[in-house]
Amino acid sequence: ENMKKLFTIALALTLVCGLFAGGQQEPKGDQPLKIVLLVKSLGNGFFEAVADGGVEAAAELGNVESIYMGPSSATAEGQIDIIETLIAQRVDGIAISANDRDALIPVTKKAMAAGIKVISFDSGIAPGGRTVDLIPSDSELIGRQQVQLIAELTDYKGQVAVLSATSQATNQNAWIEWMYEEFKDPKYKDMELVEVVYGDDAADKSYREAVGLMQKYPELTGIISPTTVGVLAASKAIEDEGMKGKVQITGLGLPSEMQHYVENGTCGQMALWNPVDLGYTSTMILEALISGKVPGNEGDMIKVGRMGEVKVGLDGVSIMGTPFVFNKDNIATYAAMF
Ligand code: RAM
Repeated sequence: ENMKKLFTIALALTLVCGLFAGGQQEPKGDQPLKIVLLVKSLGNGFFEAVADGGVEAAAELGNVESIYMGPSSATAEGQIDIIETLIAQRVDGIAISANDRDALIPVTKKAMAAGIKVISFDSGIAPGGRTVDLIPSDSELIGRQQVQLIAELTDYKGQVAVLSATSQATNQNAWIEWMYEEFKDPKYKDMELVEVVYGDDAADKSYREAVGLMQKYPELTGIISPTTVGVLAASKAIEDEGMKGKVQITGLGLPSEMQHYVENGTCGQMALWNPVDLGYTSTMILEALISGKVPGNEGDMIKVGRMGEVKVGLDGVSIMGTPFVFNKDNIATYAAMF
C-alpha cells in the first residue's frame, strides 16, 4: 500500500514536472507517442510476451504509450479493420506481425500516407507496405534448423509432417520453404515430408490437425510445428493419442508453455527466440522513426536501447539474432523468462 502511494506521488510529480517543462524537449509536448503492437491474434502467449517488451521499451523511453492490439482470430481482414481504426485515431506508429504479406499493403500505405510510421515484425509485410521488417532470425537458418531438430529426434527415419499456423503467414511460409530445401540433403534420404497442415494458431484446430496427421499416417515418426500454438497443441495430442515415444515433436515453442512437455520427454528439443526482445526492439525502432532520429533506409543503423543497434538491410529487412535451442537441461531457466 505504502509503495503504491509513493508510486502515485512520484507519478504525479513526474506529470507536473512534465507540464512545466512545456514541451521543450519533446516535439509533441506532454502527449506521449502512441505506438501500437498489432499482432496476428489475441490469446497467444508468444504475443503477450511481445507486449511485455513493448511496455518495457515505453517505460524506458518515457514519451511512449505502448498499445497492444490484435484480431480475435489470425486473419488479414481482422487486422485491416484495426488499422483503419488506428488511422482514424491518428496513432503515431504501428508494428505489425502480419497475417498476410500482401493483403495489408493498401491499408498500411494509407496509414503511411496519413503520417503514421509502419513497420512489420515477426511475420512480414512485403516491401512497399512498411519501412523496416524486423525478423527474429534468418529464415533459412530457422527452417533448416527445424528439420535438423526433428531428424535428431527420429534418428533420420520415417515420415514427417508440418503443423503450421495459417496458410498465409509470411513467417511460417518462409520457414517451410527452407525446410523443403533442407530435406534435399542426402542425409535425409530415409525421411519424407508428407504434408503441411494448418492449425491457424488456434489451439483447438491445431489439436485436431495433429490428431488427423497421426490417423492418416500410421508410419509417422515426427511432427514439426513452427508455431508456439501448434507445438503445444500437438504435444498434447501426441500424449492423448498414446503416441508418446512413437511420434516425435519439435518446433518453435514458448518455454513457459512447453516446459512440461520438454521435461517429460514428449518434446525432446525445440527452438525459439526471445519474444520480449522482439516487442522491445520493434517499439524502439518505431520511436526512432517517429521522432526522426533515423529515416529507416537500407544501410541505416538504429539504436535500440538494451538491444544495442539493428541494421536495416536489403529491402528494409532487419535480423535480430540466432534462435535458442531448448531441451530438458535448460528449459526451466528460459521458462522463467518467457
Ligand atoms: C506463433 C506465431 C508467431 C511465431 C511463433 C513462433 O506464436 O505464429 O508468428 O513467430 O509462433
